[in-house]
Amino acid sequence: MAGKPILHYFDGRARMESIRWLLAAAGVEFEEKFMKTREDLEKLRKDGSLMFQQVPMVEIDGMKLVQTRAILNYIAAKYNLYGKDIKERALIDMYSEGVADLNEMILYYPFLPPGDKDGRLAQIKEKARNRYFPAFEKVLKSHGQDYLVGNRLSKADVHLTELLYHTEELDSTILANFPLLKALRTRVSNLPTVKKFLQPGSQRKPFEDEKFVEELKKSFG
Ligand SMILES: N[C@@H](CCC(=O)N[C@@H](CS)C(=O)NCC(=O)O)C(=O)O
Repeated sequence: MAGKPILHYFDGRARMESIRWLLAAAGVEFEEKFMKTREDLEKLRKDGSLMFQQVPMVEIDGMKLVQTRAILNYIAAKYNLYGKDIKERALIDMYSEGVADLNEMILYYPFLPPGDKDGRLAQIKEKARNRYFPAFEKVLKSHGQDYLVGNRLSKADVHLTELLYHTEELDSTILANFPLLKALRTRVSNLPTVKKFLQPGSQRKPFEDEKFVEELKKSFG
């Protein structure tokens, strides 16, 4: 039997968090090897483990996969979270890319210089409220089903749920006008696998506060 996937990254959210969420939702146990210093990253680079010299890297099924989206797509395909045909897959990809665009803004937010943070936060909220959330609310309303695509959990639902949690951390009122998104978040959160991941002590990572960013900068120079 194949061993558990091994995730190589630093001990923070950033690009690895959506991989943690997806594996957890799929009910897959995983191990993590946290890089603590620049030397740890250099070691992975020198031994040829990082195709583009970058992390995230995930050891899975005898492969060393890099590129976050490629990793997510492999997990989704392997664990049946990628639709039943190519049309469903196209929708799942389209929705996942929309989520990724907003998520990217949030992912960089903790690492911005203090002077740029307020402006970025306003931009994130504006885009969430006026572009991304209405679009996903409309999808759910259009078919009245429990999940975004095919009335079945897919990677798009997992990515969107993660995004909803992250935006709510930035503004607790952000979902006020989106009842179907709230319902989706509750539904996905109540899946036993996700419920477990949301418990304290799981492999889910906290928001990267200023202290965390400072330490990371010191360690990676
Ligand atoms: N497109 C890549 C980008 C990966 C990336 O930018 N990784 C950063 C850490 S979050 C990194 O390894 N930076 C070091 C470098 O680019 O040299 C992905 O999505 O995985």
